[in-house]
Amino acid sequence: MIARLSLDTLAQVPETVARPGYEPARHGAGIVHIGVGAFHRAHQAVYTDAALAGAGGDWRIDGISLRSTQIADALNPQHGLYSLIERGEEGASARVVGSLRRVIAAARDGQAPLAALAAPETRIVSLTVTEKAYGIDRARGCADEAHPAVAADLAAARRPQGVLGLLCEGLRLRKEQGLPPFTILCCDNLPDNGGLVRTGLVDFAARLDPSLADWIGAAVAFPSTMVDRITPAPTEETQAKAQRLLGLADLAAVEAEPFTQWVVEDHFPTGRPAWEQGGAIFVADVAPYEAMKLRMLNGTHSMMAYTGFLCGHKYVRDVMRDGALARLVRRHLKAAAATLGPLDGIDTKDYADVLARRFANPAIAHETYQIAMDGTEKLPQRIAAPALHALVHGQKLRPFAFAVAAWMRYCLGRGEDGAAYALRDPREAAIAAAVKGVEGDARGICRALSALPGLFPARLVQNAYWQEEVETVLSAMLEKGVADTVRREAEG
Ligand code: CS2
Repeated sequence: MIARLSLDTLAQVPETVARPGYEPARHGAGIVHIGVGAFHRAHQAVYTDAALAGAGGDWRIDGISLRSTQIADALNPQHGLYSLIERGEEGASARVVGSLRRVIAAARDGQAPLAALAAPETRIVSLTVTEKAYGIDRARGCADEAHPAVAADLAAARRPQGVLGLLCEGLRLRKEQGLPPFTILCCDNLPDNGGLVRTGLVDFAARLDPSLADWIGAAVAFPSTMVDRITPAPTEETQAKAQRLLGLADLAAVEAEPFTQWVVEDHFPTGRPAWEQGGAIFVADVAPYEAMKLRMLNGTHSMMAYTGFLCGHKYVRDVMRDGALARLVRRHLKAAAATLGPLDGIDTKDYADVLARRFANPAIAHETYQIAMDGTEKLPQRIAAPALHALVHGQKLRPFAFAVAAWMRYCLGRGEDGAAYALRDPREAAIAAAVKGVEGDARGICRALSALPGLFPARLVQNAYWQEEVETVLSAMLEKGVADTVRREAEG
């Protein structure tokens, strides 16, 4: 049997694979990270690896996996080590990352998550849990008591299972012990992600203990961040590739594109690793970077995901090889760029060119179906916000209406061949109920889905021109098919 990657076998890794530039076991942990998925392992953990190598410090990461136990079982026997395979047009390279110390599986490790959050050495709690896991009602700006984890944690605050519950109880324990709070660093693709988590957490805490809420509001820092690196979900092929490169088995390997970016608001009263060693950029205000990335990269991604999936393209790179869709990608990037204010040192035309190249990367197998997931969580900041801006400023609305129509077509849950697929959206049941009985009727679908609470701004859906644009595209998709509609749209 082939040996596993671990501190005991690290010396066997061939010279062609970079190893941590420090001795992992000599560094203590300073970060608890919630959500140890592929993106964290390809992004923040890599910046921390560079910080440890370049500037040292006790900044290793204790991960908490909220639902899965699999990642703990993969990483713990490997002493937290895993490999990152960077795949660009010129080939692949691998490095072993040493910044993760261990992974706690919340589902079976009892009090261990809270013990980690309340440990004196924990100075930062970072998160990549996806948009839907927070349980924050973004339209109302408060904790969403209808969210299952929020409801459960409000009822049993000392045994939390969800994000807000864990953060709140972890902070309560620290306050009780007279420890300083940790800094909370949200690394999910949400606008004003630090401010959003602050709003949700303070509201959540206020429902349990107003004085705790006051302390959190006054003492905890919530720097915002813009995170970027295209990281497909790892597959068996990823592990096979890692094994070929390492000569060792690695059950936690990830692959990602070479491009990586991290823009962080520099507000860390409890200290931070020297992430600039890995290329992180520290700024006073992340908002314009976040808007650029969410509207240009993620917005275009979502448009490509719905249209591409319905046209039978499995991967984003295949979408870029479809001439008509590639033109619509360019059109969307341009329309999204027009909704942004100027940003020092950044030319959105260059940024769009880089994005088109990244999407086309032939070595990255990023599934359109993966990006299509959780549409109701993604559309507001990716499509609806720039659409509203375009409406108010008299700019092009059609590209955004086109993307929304494609999402609506996707919401029917059946491909053009009639095959059913799961939407994989937290509001899947509400979507199915909304479109029931109006499946063939573009106007009916458009009205019903536009009325889902909190999804589209009222000013947008009440605008007759916007409604007409969405309905026109959707009815073409229903009558002539998605591929044909895409072709005509690209010619128009
Ligand atoms: C993608 C993102 O799955 C998605 O919704 O748009 O995960 C995207 O790949 C990353 O934000 C890139 O940084």
